[in-house]
Amino acid sequence: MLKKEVLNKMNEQINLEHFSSNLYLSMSSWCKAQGLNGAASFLETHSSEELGHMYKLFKYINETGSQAIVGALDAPDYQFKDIKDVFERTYKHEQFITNKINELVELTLAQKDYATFNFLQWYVSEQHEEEALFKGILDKMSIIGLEGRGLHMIDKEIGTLVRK
Ligand code: OFO
Repeated sequence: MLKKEVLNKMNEQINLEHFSSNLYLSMSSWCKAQGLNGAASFLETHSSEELGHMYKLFKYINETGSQAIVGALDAPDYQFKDIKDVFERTYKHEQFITNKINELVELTLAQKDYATFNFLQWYVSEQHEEEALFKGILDKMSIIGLEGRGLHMIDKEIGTLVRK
């Protein structure tokens, strides 16, 4: 059984992962509508990964004998300036999620909940990977540029980053 404070924050994290999934799905749809098929497919796959992050929390909470809760979600944005705007926002969003995970980790330590602390280490590594992934995409955009064939090259490149 999780302590109340830890449980509440873990349930909040379920919501955040669910929102991340919806945000990336919405971004994927915008990219598809612009003919950016590489980015659309990358973001669609990433959206399902976020659902995986949500289910992992869900399962863990229920395994402890506590109750995981499916809460209400805000609708994600669906209009973006350009592909750079999309990926700047993904990067910013992942940094926000990293902060949330760090807060959770700190709470489990303060509450001496070492099992949950240990469980959360997977998220700590995952956040490191994701920030690097999105930062890498932004760096490529700066190097290649989005003018002329640049946009096509970037889109193709992002399409190759789909994690299997
Ligand atoms: Fe993008 O890692 Fe979960 O939220």
